[in-house]
Amino acid sequence: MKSSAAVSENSARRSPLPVRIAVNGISNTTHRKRDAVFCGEYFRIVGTRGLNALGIVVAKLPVGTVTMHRKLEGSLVSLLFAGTAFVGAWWGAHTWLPSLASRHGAGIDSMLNYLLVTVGGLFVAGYVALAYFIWRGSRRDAIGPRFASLRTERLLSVALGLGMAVIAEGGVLAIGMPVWSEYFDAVPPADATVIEVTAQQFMWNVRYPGPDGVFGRTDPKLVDDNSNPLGLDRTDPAGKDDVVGLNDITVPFGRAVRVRLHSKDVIHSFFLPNFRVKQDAVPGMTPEVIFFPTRTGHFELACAELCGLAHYRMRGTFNVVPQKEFDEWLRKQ
Ligand SMILES: [Cu+2]
Repeated sequence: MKSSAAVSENSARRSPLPVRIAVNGISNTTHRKRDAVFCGEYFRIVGTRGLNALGIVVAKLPVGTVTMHRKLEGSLVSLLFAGTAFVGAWWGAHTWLPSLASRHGAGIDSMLNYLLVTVGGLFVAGYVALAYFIWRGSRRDAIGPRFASLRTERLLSVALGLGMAVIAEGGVLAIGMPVWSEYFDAVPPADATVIEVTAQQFMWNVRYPGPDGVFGRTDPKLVDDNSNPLGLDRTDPAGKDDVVGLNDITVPFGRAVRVRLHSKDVIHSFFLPNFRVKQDAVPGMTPEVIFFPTRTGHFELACAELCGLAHYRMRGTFNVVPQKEFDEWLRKQ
């Protein structure tokens, strides 16, 4: 005895009239109707006006274009996502990081690039999997059985979670720890250029110890915002040759830089994007940053902590110049 599906198929072969083949118990016409409604609704839900109009056009395509509906729908959505990804990647690659000017910064860049590639790859893989399951699920008319057993689902969840953690965090630790120790645990070289930077709303006070290499005494009681913003004690012999400036830091090329940070009021953040240096300046503390410039030039100094209404004004210049030029500059101060 022939099955009903076989009978239906045989009669379809004989018939010169429009073919009605049952797939999974649903006729071709039902598929078409459902797809047209789905396609139109989809664009109406997610779409802008343009996509909405497109959805209506797609939904109204003549009967007999079920495959076309599906292909068009898939292509348009894929195009939208792929276009966004490509434009984003192109734009990101061109504006990703400011040009590098410090030794330890190369390690930080490697870590960021590693994270971008691996986590970006995982992100794309996750969305490809999601798209596949949406595509597969959207072709069904009823909720089917599980794709995998509960045990497999649990195992997969744990394995994928652990895998992602190891790839992302493990890589960061492997690449980042040596950079961390180079940046934070570095023993300052004896010939490092020592500078004291005192942040305040809304400027950077810069002080050099002068030829004697010793910073003079300061006293909060002597602070006067106009005449003595750092509270320098003029009676201290060590302070007589101290050089003070504002928003402009100059250092000689070929030597490490050692910046001692202070803040007079709120938390500021000493930020040299080209040097991959960022350190909070906290009232009552004296954090230090040590780094080694790898090229000469004039670079941006910014405050990376929203410290008040005129926060944007805390923009300075960090100049790396040849030793000879630096000596001359210091003599003129
Ligand atoms: Cu600030």
